[in-house]
Amino acid sequence: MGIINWKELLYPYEQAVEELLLKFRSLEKECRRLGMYSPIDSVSGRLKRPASILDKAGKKQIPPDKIEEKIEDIAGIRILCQFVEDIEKVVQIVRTRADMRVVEERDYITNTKPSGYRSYHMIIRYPLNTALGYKEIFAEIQIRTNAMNFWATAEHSLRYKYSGNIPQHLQERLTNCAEAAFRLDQEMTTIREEITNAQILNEIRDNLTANILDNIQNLYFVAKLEDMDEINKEFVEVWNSEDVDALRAFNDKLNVLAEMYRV
Ligand code: 0O2
Repeated sequence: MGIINWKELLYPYEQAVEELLLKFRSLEKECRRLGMYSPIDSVSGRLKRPASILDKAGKKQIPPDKIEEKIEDIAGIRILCQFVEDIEKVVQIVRTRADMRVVEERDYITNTKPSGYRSYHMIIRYPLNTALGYKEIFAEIQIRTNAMNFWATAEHSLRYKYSGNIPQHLQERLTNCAEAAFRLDQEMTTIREEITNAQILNEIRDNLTANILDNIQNLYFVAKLEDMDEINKEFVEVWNSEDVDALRAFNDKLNVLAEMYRV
């Protein structure tokens, strides 16, 4: 194999992983800030190690000058979802984004791999502005549930340890675990609505509380001490009531008060 300038080869992919992480994490954060349900539960990313790149290039007989063109997962992003139904929503988000172009999709959820592996893969072309100019690179986005990921991570470790030849007794256990993960996803789906509603409510409650605390903090500078005493007492009462409507009404009241002091 010819000489590879690893720094020059990998830097754009490192940049892509960082940018993609930021973009998908921002999306998740934005949903939460807006009190909306986020189909993205968490996001991670990794750069393929040179040894793995060489290994794959060797297996697929890819010459060094074709690595960028033929190996599509040097930059990898993994998006984890709580429920199987969320995966389709994330897939739609990726398909409609203006800052990346989907070139291939592999649905290992409908078509589970013989190993038991389930995940949705999307290969994208991603534009980058690097120090050496504009370029487009491939990146792989893996989308799966937490249960699918739990299994895949465990299986990956075993496959690595046994260099792909997992002993029969372990393989049987793994197959059982894959079925259990599949059933867990199915069971979770049956209470999905209850869980997502509860999470949205918690998010709204947290956002309102943060606004109230900001308001109280600001009022300390301008309001009378007796008024602040009253406000603090009322806050404790409203907080203890765990009533979102009461929290909202109290927050509105503080907004009006803050406005009055501003005037
Ligand atoms: P790593 O360490 O994650 O980078 P190929 O290598 O040809 O089989 P191909 O055609 O590039 O793979 O794409 P494929 O099969 O759609 O996806 C490859 C990646 O999906 C793998 O990357 C794994 O991350 C994951 N994957 C695919 N099949 C399995 C499986 O049976 N078990 C687990 N745990 N993961 C799987 P790499 O390069 O193998 O490894």
